Amino acid sequence: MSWDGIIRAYHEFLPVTETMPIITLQEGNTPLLAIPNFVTAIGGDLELYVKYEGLNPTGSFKDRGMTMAVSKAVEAGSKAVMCASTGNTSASAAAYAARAGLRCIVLLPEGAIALGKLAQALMQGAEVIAIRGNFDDALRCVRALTEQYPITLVNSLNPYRLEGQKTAAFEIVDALGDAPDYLSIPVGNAGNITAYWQGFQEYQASNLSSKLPKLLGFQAAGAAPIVENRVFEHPETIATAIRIGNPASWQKAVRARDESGGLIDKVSDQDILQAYRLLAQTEGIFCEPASAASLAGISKLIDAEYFPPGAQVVAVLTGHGLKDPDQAMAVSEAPLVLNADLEEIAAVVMALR
Ligand code: AN7
Repeated sequence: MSWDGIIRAYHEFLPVTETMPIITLQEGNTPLLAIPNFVTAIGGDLELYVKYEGLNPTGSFKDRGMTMAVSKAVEAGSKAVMCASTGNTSASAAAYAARAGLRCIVLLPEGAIALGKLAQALMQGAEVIAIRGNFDDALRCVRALTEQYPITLVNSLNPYRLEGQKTAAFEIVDALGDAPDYLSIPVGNAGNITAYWQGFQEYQASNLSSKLPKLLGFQAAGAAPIVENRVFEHPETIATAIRIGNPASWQKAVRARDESGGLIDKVSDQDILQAYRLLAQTEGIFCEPASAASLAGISKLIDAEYFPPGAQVVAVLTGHGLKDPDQAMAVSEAPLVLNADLEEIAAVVMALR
């Protein structure tokens, strides 16, 4: 069957109109992969899958929301879109705006964006402005500017973003035949956990699933406003995607957590990096650090004997590992440098194992 993006695939669940152009890069339809080696390595008794959202066109889940938001912006006659971003939103907005022929202006926290994401925004023709401040400062500016000028806001405060992102929940149910017992997901600005909850609820209301998952959200310990119920003025974490101190969808995420009977907890940078490396080394799946928060959280809950034996769990891998090559290099050993000499290479290779 041919795939032409989430809007065409799930149009009956989306606010699609006759007049709306469909701006798509064929996002969605991402793999749901079982990761038994990882489960063995962390010592759990789970049926664990990852939803590999890094395989979207710009390498993150943001594309699901951006196809809807940019299609709606064009329908409304907008000529420009704008967002604040920890990186992935800007990469996605730039791509879809380029395809639609719109201006794209992005405000990024200076010096806190992973290299791959900045490269994408620049290459795809966004007007990139680095702000002396963090993501929360940038979002405050973008909210005010898009109220004052005829520019469409494409952060997840734009409701079409969440509409598009909820389709990931549909795909999980389509793949498993029902909702999983648990869904684990990193939380930054808290839009995605809100979107998943919306998606699971809508599918159940349409009798396409029999149950709802418990939502397990994970923030980085240095940027854990929802967990600690306080704004973080100076959020800090190596997982720059979720370096957010005052999430826009805070209350919606709390509601999703409570309605589902799940939890939102925090994980240390060290535990995030451990899960990040372990996943790549045991399964050959390379995600960005923020995405590994979902797996670090599962590991923490296994240690706390939270899960019933054999529970079915899906962890969302929100972004691709290639987004942040600097972090990958930082946790890896530099390659050996040898002469092109058979004896020298053989001596080293045979000594390794
Ligand atoms: C890989 O790009 O906020 O809780 O500006 O890039 O919906 O914010 C990114 C967020 C998780 C958190 N994983 O999702 C942005 C931005 C990755 C991300 C999140 C982000 P939300």
